[in-house]
Amino acid sequence: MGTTLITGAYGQVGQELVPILTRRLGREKVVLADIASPPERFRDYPNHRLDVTDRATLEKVISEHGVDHIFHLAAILSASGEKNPARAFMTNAIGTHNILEAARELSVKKVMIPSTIGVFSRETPRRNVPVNTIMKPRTMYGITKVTGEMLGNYYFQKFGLDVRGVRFPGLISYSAPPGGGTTDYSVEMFHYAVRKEKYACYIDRNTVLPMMYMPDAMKAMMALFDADINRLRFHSDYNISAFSFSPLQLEEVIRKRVPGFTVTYAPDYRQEIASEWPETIDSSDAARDWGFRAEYDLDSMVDDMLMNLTKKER
Ligand code: AKB
Repeated sequence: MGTTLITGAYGQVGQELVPILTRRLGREKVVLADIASPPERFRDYPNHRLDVTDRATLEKVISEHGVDHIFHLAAILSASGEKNPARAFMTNAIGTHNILEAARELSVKKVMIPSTIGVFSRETPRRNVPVNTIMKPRTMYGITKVTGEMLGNYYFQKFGLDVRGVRFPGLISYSAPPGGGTTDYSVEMFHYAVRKEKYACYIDRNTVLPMMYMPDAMKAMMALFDADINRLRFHSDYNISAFSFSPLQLEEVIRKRVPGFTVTYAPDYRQEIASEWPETIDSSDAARDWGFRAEYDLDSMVDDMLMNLTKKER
């Protein structure tokens, strides 16, 4: 695996991916790019302030470092996207097109572009959604992520560019906070629980969504990266999921470990987004083609989150 560029490197997923790639490659071969400035622990990496809508700077960064692979993580998530749809379109759709064009022109070997359950909509079956299904998203996030998937598949078919991606469910992690997503409530709930505070949830207590613990998400992304291309029947749009729960189910599992923890419910505009998404998705194609398997279930994820967040709070 050669020099690798991560866009959106300081986001929730990026901050988890940097150490994984560093262990494989050494830090001089992990090039970080983000619109924000680097957190202290990433200052020694080759790093660039980069807005992915700026194709000239993007190409300069790729050429300067002789980038072989790109993990394109820069994106505006669902809730933020509804606050500023024009910005979401530019970052997610134009930014992704810029990445693919730059990769094609500069002979990048492989591009990873995560997608999301945000591509689905109320027309999609509610349960056990297959990879190929009805997608008519109504959020700018969903619209641009479907676009990203289709562009990825197009660049593979038309230009032979190796583009791969998983549809992430809501991701739960303790090291970096999520930002601007609809599923962020699931992470926030833990922070309130360890501080022994009451949490006000903006999603209805009974809305079930597919979720995954970050270590499984990282393992999945790297397994797809490493997979033999000849075994891939899909490219930019593999479903993966570990478990599904509603806010109330999560509250109850946390309360078993944090007695007295309480949550109030006052759904806001994000409920409309969540209501479009299915309850469960079918990951069997990912399991068959590249061995996807999630290790954490709801209980083991909650135990690990509480243990690590409690340590951090001390
Ligand atoms: C969001 O809520 O926008 C993201 C996602 C499911 O893609 N976490």
